[in-house]
Amino acid sequence: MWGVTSRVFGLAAVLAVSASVPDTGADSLSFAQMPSTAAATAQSGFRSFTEQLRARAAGEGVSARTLDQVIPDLTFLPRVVELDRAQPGGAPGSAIPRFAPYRARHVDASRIERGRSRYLALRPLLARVETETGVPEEIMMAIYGHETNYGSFTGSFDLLNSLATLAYEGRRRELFTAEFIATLKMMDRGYARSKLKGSWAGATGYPQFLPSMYLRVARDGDGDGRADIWSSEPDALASIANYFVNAGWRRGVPWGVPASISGSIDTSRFAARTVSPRCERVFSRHSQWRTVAEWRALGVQPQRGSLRDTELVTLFQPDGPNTPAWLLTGNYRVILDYNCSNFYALSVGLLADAVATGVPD
Ligand SMILES: [Ca+2]
Repeated sequence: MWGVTSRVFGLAAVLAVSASVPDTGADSLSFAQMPSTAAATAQSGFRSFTEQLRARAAGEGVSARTLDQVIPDLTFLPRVVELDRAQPGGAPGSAIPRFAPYRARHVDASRIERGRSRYLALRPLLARVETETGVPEEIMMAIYGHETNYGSFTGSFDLLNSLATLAYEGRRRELFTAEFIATLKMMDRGYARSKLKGSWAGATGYPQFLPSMYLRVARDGDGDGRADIWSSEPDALASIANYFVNAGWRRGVPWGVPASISGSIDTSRFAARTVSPRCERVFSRHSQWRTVAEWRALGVQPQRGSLRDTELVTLFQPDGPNTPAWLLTGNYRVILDYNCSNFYALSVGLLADAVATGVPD
């Protein structure tokens, strides 16, 4: 009933993809920085590009009614190009910042308290979704908390203008063209354009789904027949759980646990040897996989009892030797599937634990 597993990417995954693509310089001049004549040329180029978008969308089954409504009004947004160009680095070899300050900002008292309060209010729904999917209640809440601070800010960019601009800009034309067409399909399903707002990069609603992800995994959680991830918390949380099911979340397995490391162990001996085909920089920071029992024998002790001895886990110390350590399961990788950043995934796990228990780790 949940459909086949598919790898879909959240907003930050899009950003990570962008950060990993070397800038060739061929198209590195922002339209926003162009002189006015060049900007006018860009606008005219954009106008003819939107006709290509129309043809492509029509070929993929988008209705003429939606196309007639959208295409003539599309507007090129220089601000979106600026924001796209201003993304933080992440180039190979650049320094990795420390996790501790990020954690202090993102797993803070107010986010924990707010999450705890929403969690307690939503428990009957969350418990039902967890029973159905195996995705822990607090993991749904932590994603919701991280993405939009529990619905506080979901983005106000018009998705169609943003995505058409990014497709035209061209660095990731296929990706953003596909997302543009997915947004048109959402209009065909009856969602008004006024509702289809989000981040500059096209992430929308409480879970910050890209439109293609919405079409694949969004669900109705409150029984009205619509998956309204913009104003229904039950719909948003059920949709997040469905995303996790599709990405391979295993029931009954925690994301990870804190670990203590005996002083004598040289953790560099267990550095990952394989290179991941995606998010290489993220995965290369985890150790090789070992069972919990093997780690224990080596002097790495889980600080909670929720991991089975036979569970395969990696060891991760984001700030290096003699700093906090965690043992991470395959379910941590599912959080990375939502957004391929160790800081993101680790702080989702820590926020989830804090929301469930009411106390920071
Ligand atoms: Ca609904």
